Amino acid sequence: MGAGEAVRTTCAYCGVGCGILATRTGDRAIEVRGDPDHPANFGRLCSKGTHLGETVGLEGRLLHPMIGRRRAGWDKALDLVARRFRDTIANFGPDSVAFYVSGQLLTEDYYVANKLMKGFIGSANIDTNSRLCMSSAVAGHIRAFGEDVVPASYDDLDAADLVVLVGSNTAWCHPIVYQRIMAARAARGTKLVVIDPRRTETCEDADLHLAIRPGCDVALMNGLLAFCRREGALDAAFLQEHVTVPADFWEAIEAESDLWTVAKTCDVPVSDLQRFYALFAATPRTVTLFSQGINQALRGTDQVNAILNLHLATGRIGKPGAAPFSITGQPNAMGGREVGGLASTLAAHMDFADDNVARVGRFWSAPRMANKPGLKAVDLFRAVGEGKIKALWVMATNPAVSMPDAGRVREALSGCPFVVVSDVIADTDTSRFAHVRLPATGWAEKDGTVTNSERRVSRQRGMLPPPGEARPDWWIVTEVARHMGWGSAFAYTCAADVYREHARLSAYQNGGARLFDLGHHAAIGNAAYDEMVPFRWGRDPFGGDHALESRLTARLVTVRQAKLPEPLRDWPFTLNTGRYRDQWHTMTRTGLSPKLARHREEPLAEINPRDAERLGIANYDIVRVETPQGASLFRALLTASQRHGDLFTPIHWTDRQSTGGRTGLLPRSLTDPHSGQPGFKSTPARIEKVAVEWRAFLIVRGEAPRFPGCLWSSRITVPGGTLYELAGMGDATALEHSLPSGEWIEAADIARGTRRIAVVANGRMAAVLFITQSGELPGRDWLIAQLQAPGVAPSLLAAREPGARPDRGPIICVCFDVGLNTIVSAVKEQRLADVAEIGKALGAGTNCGSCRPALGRIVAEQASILARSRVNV
Ligand SMILES: Nc1nc2c(c(=O)[nH]1)N[C@H]1C(S)=C(S)[C@@H](COP(=O)(O)OP(=O)(O)OC[C@H]3O[C@@H](n4cnc5c(=O)[nH]c(N)nc54)[C@H](O)[C@@H]3O)O[C@H]1N2
Ligand SMILES: Nc1nc2c(c(=O)[nH]1)N[C@H]1C(S)=C(S)[C@@H](COP(=O)(O)OP(=O)(O)OC[C@H]3O[C@@H](n4cnc5c(=O)[nH]c(N)nc54)[C@H](O)[C@@H]3O)O[C@H]1N2
Ligand code: SF4
Ligand SMILES: [Mo]
Repeated sequence: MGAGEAVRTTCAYCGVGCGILATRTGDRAIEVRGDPDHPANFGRLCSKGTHLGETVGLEGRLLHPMIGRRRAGWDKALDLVARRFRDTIANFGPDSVAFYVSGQLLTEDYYVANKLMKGFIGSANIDTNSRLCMSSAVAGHIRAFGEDVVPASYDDLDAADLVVLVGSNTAWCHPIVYQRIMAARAARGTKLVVIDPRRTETCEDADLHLAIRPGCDVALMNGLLAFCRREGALDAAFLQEHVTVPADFWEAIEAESDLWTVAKTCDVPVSDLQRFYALFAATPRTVTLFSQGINQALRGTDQVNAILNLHLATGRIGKPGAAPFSITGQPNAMGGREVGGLASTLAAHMDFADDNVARVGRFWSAPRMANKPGLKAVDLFRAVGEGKIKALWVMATNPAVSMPDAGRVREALSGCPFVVVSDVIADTDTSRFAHVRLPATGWAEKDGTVTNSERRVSRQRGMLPPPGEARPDWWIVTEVARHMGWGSAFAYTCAADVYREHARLSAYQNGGARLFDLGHHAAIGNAAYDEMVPFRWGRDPFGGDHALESRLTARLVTVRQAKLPEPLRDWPFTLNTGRYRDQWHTMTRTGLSPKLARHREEPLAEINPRDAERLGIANYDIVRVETPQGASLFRALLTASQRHGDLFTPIHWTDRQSTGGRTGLLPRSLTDPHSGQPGFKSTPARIEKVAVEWRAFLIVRGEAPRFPGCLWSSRITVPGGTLYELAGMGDATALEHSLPSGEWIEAADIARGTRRIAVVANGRMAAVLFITQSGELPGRDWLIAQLQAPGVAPSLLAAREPGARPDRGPIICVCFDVGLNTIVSAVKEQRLADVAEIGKALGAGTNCGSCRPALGRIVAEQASILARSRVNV
């Protein structure tokens, strides 16, 4: 692909599945903009998508197959992998090996991995990180619809009069969906209700936020259904025609369903509850969109069915603007479900029923079909730990960080006789345990398809040549299969070969039994595959917008609110975990972007100020969050957006960036009984302040070596170098060993225990180290900019230009680099009344729009300060 031509592709990150126009601008450089013709985003991109170009360099990439620490040729590496898997299977049987794969693989990659394990190795021990993500939704759909079908599209959001967001921080995690909801609000006054124990930025523009007690969603939804029944808002005709109702269903719904009981269970005001219920009952065009607050729970599947029940019984499904909408997290979580890449499914929306096993076996000409479900992620790693799984292949996921009780997972990995990791990055917390590392091509280099949240299949297209010896994941799996002796069944030469077979299997002896059917692509040519335009399955083949939904037959599932456990004496808090706006999971890629790093620079433990005060914790203190599984350090953030007794920590930080922030060590490995999905959102925990004697930061060109003995060190990439935030006990002078060589400029303030050192080399700033015991540290921005300044500013140790404008504060808008202080003073001085006016004045919020909820909050805060000061006058 030559420079200058824009390539149509799909964003590498979330399940919104935005279309991108990418133009190659250099050897390893691409420019990214939204594809105006893609029906998921119509040209918009969020901050992560906008900055994808910053992640396509070669920094940190795995470029060659590695056996241990040594580089090896592909043949040798493939031989070794094939031999070890073959020997293990020969000695201990097919169930002694496993694959752990990912919703970040392309459908073609996923298909061949699933085929190799389930049809040729003869085990179903292939599970995926989607188990941690979507499996409760999958189980809920199967219970209600008999098949894993998401009966919703983004068009429904445009057409809804009410959108209910349950357990979803949409503004941060699915920003373009959020912007679509905002656009619908502006265009047609769509009402917005958010149900989340935390007051997230998603709540900023909502009509109502219900900060329910965690784990009470069934009570809330059952109460709503009872209310609808009382108000005559059920759809009797729809129920009659399409839905089976179990005998005990209404009895369970009516139990403890009066407003007061529900309000008490959920710990929300009765008046708010009543408002929500009345709004829902009066609004036929309602979409309930849900995500991890629902799925990642010990009763996740029941919570999903409580939502599906509500929409089925009130007929809010299969019509424009009315749907229950399970939104997916990863870019190809849906594609993985379609190929059947979960241990509990077989292939192409078939389960392990005998006739399905026989059918798929025929289609694959499989020598050894798996005939029962395999181990689900948590059980799979437990089996690794118990020595039952003796060879494991991990692809495109980082379980040493992202599994619950990750300390145990690390122990399991370190004891496993043979671990293979395929990744784009050389050094991850998981790949440290690998005997063999295989270099995969990354987002800008690979070809295939992905399916987004609304069942829309889009092409991902490569535009950069594979670096080093990196190869597509489907190729790697295919080669291992060939080396294991199954060459003819894995004779693919390109991604299109795999896609055609996948499409054929979906249609094979289907006859309308399975809604998932790509039969129209069974013979798609290579050229047509290359030119494929995004399409939704289940729609285009039948014609009409809701053709698939109208074919649904469904059943209601009796679900009851589980009794919540009393808080434990030693573990009085409930730990909730989740995401930040500008980071993606374990940061292997977003961590490379200086712009994205600025939104949240350190891993924070968010806590209600009253709880913090009781424990003597102040803002920005270092705290230890501990659970029976493990402990990790965080920076405290006091915020009224947390309920009393709840904590929140982010999932992103790993050994590579920080000594703390290791959220993965904390959750229990308890799972939902139907789906096997872990309950990541509610772990009994405690929190305490950790004393530190000094705090410091280091800004350095390139990177610094590690900081031994330092209690807290957390790093982010900045333009031209790295920023480290540091804290510790005892003597801080050891930090000076981390400074590069050069000439020192130094200042000290004995009273505050403050030292400031700048290192100058070759006429430029090479590093600055600021240490303090009791004083304040200055803003980092100006100093960071000095890394790229042509000369040395005389005022380095003052940390600002002489007479310069004040510190602009934490970055709110990463696209235009606009800080909080700049925005606040512009709002005050120029009397900016809304987000649009801020955009006109400062540019902030006018590109990707991810910061618009934050801007809205700033305007509202300033307005209320102004109003209060008027009252006081
Ligand atoms: N920026 C960014 N975006 C992402 C990702 C990322 O890493 N970074 N990852 C992607 C992936 S894979 C996923 S799965 C999605 C996840 O997207 P989301 O599900 O939106 O994200 P989370 O932050 O995990 O959790 C959502 C919310 O659930 C709430 N919650 C916790 N307990 C309960 C409860 O009992 N009831 C209710 N109603 N709510 C509760 C939490 O407070 C939290 O705000 O995001 C995708 N998008
Ligand atoms: N406590 C807690 N834990 C959680 C969650 C939570 O909310 N709370 N959420 C869970 C959820 S929903 C998810 S989805 C998981 C995500 O957790 P992970 O899947 O572990 O996170 P990632 O960092 O996305 O890992 C993807 C890996 O694949 C690599 N990679 C990227 N592209 C490719 C490719 O094309 N090929 C190959 N071979 N490798 C590639 C990346 O470098 C990276 O190492 O975390 C789960 N863990
Ligand atoms: S919303 Fe953002 S991260 Fe998600 S697909 Fe679109 S641009 Fe990518
Ligand atoms: Mo996810």
